Amino acid sequence: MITIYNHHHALHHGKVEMFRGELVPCFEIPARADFVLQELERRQLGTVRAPDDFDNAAITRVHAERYVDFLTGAWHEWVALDPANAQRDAFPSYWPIRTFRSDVLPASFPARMGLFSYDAGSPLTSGTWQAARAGACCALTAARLVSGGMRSAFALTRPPGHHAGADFFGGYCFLNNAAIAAQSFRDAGAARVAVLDVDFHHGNGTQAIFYDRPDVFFASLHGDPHTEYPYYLGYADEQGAGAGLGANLNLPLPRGTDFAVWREALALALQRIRAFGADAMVVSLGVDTFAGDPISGFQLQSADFLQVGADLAAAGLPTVFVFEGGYAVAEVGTNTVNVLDGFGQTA
Ligand code: OKP
Ligand code: ZN
Repeated sequence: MITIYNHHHALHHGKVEMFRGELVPCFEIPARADFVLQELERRQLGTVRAPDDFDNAAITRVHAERYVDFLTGAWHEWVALDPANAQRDAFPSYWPIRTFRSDVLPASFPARMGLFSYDAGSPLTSGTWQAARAGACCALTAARLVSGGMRSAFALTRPPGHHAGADFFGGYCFLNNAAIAAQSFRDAGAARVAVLDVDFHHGNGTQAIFYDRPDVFFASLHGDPHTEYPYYLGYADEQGAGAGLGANLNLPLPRGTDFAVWREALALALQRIRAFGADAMVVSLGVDTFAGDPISGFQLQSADFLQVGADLAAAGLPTVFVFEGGYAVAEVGTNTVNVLDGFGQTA
C-alpha cells in the first residue's frame, strides 16, 4: 500500500499535557509516527512519498475559516503575550460553556483559544499549524489517489484528527484529517462516503462534522463514553439529525473488551456501511485498542490487527487509512502496519 508521509509531523512536539491537576509528559509524541514509518520500511510495505500541496480551500470545506485563521496565527499570538511563552506549550484556560456566547470573537488570545477548544490536554506548539496543515495535505493526497482509481492509501501523520471539530481542537487533534479526506471523496464525485473510526476513543469531531448530512456515514467502535474520553459524545442513541438521521452509528463497548467482541461490532459497522451503499471508505486508524496501550482499555493483541485489516479489505471499498491514536510506542509500528498488511493490497 502506498503511504503518504507527513515529513513535518515532528514540528508538533508537545512537551506536557494537563492531567488531573498536573502537567504530565505528552503521550502523543513524534516517535509514534517514526516507529510506524520504520516498520513500513522494515516490512517493505509499498512506497512512501510526500504529500502534494493543497491550499486552505480544501481544509475550509470542513473547518470554519475563523478557526483556520486562529490556528494559523496562534503560536505567534501566544508568544506575543509574553516572550517567555516561546519556551512553553500553549494551553487554554477559559471556555465558553453553556450560557456564554460563541458568536463574538474576542480580541484576547486566551479567550479565543478557549473558544476554539474543548480540553486542556492538547498543547499547541510552535509548529503545530505547519504539522497539522501538512497532515491534512497527506489525507487529501491519499484521497486524490484513491479517487483516481488506487485501491487504498495510508496517510501517515500526526497530530491525529478525529477529535477536531469544524471549529475546535481537543484530544490532541487540530485538523480533522479523516473528515477532510471524506469531503475530498465527495468533491471528486463519490455520492456516498463512509468514515469508519476504529480508534479506542470516539471520533466526536468527525461525528459532529457530518451529523446532519445524509451523504457521509459515520461509524465508530469505541470505549463507552460513560467512562472513557471524550465523555460527552459517542453514545448509542446518537443516530444523526435531520437529513442525516440514520447516517451515524456508535458502538460503545465496555472497558476490557477483547478482540472477539470487538470484531463482532466491526462486522456490524461494516454491514451498516454496506447497506448505506458507500462508494468509498475512510478509516480513522487508531491502534490504541491494543491491550498494552497506556491510556486506553481494550484487549486487542498485535496479531489481531492483521485480522482487522483483512476484515476491512473484505468490505471491498476504495479505502483511505488515516493514522489516529496508539500510544504503546514500542508496538505502534507493528500494530499499525499489521492492519495495512492484513488489508493485503498491492499498489
Ligand atoms: C486521542 B486519540 C490521558 C488523558 C486522555 C485525551 C485522549 C485523546 C486521545 N492522560 N486525554 O483518540 O487517540
Ligand atoms: Zn484514541
